[in-house]
Amino acid sequence: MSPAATAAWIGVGSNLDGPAARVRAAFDALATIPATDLVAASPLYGSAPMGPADQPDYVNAVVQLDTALDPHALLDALQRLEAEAGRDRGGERWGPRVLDLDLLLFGDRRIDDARLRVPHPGIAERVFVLRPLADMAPDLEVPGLGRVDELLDRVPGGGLWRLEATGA
Ligand code: PH2
Ligand code: MG
Ligand code: MG
Repeated sequence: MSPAATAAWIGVGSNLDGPAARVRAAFDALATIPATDLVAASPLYGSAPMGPADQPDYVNAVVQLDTALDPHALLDALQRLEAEAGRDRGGERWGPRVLDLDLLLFGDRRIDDARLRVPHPGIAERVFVLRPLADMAPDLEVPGLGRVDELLDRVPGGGLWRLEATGA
């Protein structure tokens, strides 16, 4: 990792239009962000929807990037990829979506402004984020909240299943 680069962790989710393929395509798309390398991608998980129950199950994963972008430029890039995937930003809160890319962590930074909150405010309650994050970095410190493996121990574990590598 170059001196100016920061480890950024991205939550990837989809529950429409071939979600597993959507998530895998997002891995490739994330690798094309300028000044940014894709370091690692977690296994894919199926997960029961948080929020409205009358929507399809999600596929979730987490990706580690190494980026020289600042957090807001990275957010711009994530939102561009969501739009390119056909994401309709007018959808209902916690409603179904073809692609959701959430900036979970940006190094050890804590950010709270009109556009961006990092660490992602839902991180400690979401098993579909913590489980794949723990697969890659169990000892990672979430600024202000504690280690990933400790947060995972505290969150209810139901509603999450590992998908086979070839699964749809
Ligand atoms: N994303 C949402 C709403 N509900 N549920 C699961 N299981 N996984 C998600 O990624 C998810 C959700 C809106 O971003
Ligand atoms: Mg989300
Ligand atoms: Mg989002």
